[in-house]
Amino acid sequence: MNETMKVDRRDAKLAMAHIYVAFIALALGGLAGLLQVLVRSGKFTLPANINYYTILTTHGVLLGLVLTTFFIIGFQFAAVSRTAGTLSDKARTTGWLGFWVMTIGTALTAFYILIGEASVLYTFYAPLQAHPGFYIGLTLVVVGSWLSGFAMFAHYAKWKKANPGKTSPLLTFMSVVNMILWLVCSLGVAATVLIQLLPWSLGFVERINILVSRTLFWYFGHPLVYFWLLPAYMIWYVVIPKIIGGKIFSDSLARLSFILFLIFSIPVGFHHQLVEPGIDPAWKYLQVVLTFMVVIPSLMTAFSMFATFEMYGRSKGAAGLFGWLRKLPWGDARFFAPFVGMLFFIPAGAGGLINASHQLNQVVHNTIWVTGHFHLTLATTVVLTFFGAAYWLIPHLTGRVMTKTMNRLAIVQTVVWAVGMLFMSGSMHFAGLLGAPRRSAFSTYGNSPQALEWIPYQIAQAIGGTILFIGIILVLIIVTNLAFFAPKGETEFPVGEVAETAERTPLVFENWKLWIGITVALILIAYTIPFIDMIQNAPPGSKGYKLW
Ligand code: HAS
Ligand code: CU
Repeated sequence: MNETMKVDRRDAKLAMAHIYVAFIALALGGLAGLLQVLVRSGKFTLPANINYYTILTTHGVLLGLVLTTFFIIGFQFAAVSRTAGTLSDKARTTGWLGFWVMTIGTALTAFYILIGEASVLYTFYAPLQAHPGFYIGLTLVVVGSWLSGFAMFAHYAKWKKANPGKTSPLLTFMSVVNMILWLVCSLGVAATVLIQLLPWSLGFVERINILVSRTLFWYFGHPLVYFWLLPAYMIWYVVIPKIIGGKIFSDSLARLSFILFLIFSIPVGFHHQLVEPGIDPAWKYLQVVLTFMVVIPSLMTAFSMFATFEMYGRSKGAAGLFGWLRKLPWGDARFFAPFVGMLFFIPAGAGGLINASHQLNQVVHNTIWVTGHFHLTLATTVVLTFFGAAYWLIPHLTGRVMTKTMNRLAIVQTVVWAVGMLFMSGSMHFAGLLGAPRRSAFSTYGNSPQALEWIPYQIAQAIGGTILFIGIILVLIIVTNLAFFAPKGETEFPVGEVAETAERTPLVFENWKLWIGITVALILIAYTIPFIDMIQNAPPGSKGYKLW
């Protein structure tokens, strides 16, 4: 299969550059998170006139957008280099260019947030208006990520040319799907930023069509969450089987689930706009149906993971319904952290189904329940999986090995994270059901009895958030050790083998014209008429506001 076992040294440098930025974002964004939960407990005020919404924007942008995008692109560069061979000089140079464009964009965005000129939160909803530098910085982050995507596509094309008629390596295939998904969806955010938000914040136009800008944002914003999730699924499908000593349940099933994500994850943005006026309920209904379709590949993933675990356990002589559980390598942080992520995804996914149900959405929308939802999905499932991957990826890339002590610390880190998140996200869910708003600093709303009900939960959030901050310090200690101080040596980049050797993976999975064609068709069906409505029946538009 033309697989190299080790990531080339030059490719490793490119991947590590991304990973450094990701963990610096974790450190700063995590600190902002701590300050937020403390403010919302009502027992703490920010010093030196720092604004709560500045901190909230820093937190969301650094963790939701910077940590994720940099880690994912770094991981995927390593993954394609490991499974489809060393990058060509041209692809690597494009990757570096992408890295620098993204890094400069991040620095620019962070600068305008920190000087208080862009406290518009990570969703930067109009009519909140940021300094143009904020939008320019974000544009650079997106354009940089496109360059890296092109480098990965070129690398895949080169492999296909050298191996005609063969199925591409699974991790490379998955990385390509994720970058196509990203490219197609980020066109939406690029459109609203370049055509609407930037000219408006520069003062070229006075008013903005809010509904169009939010719709373009969620056309991007929902697939964005799968752009975060798919690399975690890559690790679950391909890496975890190897770590536990088992096999990948099915190559075809894994590829099919990724293709389903590509097709169904974009035409569903309205499930974030269910309470938004100005969109015909029939179109909301259609997009909710498609939202439930995109749940299927996650259910396939759950099935596939159970199958991998059970097959492995039974091969080791496990008996009974759940006997295989005892055979799993609980002491190995590379397994344990992602596994805890999987466990959390069961209630997290259920919460997603609640959000997507129109009537239930009326109860939870704009409450802190939604914040609880994405701290389970993104900040637990995805992030714990990324931490688990960092424990072998960083030493693999830096030519070191993880010591037993660090492995033990990583297990402790995972437990700390799980406990902190149970407190924080759990109380967010409960407070949300009692009506506590999201995107809001501490307030008792004139001591209204309803608001007073929220306070105990907000104190529990602060306790959970403080425990999580300890978790961040622990993971930073481990990552710094693995990058700079761990003993020199060789660490494996684990890539699993497929169990069903007899069956050939159908080549149709790589019929890109077909899949991209269906993706575009579904997008046009779900969005064309609503967009025409929004533009034809548009109100005069809104001026910009700086409410912070
Ligand atoms: Fe969501 C809002 C619906 C998944 C992230 N979501 C958000 C926001 C974020 C986010 C960031 O319909 C807030 C945006 C904002 O700022 O306004 N979400 C869903 C649905 C899913 C879903 C239907 N979300 C995610 C994922 C995210 C994420 C993944 C990040 C990574 N979400 C919504 C909706 C809203 C929303 C509405 C808008 C709410 C509002 O009103 O504003 C589904 O994809 C979930 C499917 C998942 C499952 C779980 C499968 C379980 C697996 C684990 C198996 C476990 C094993 C271990 C194998 C059905 C795969 C077992 C071992 C044992 C021993 C037991
Ligand atoms: Cu969504």
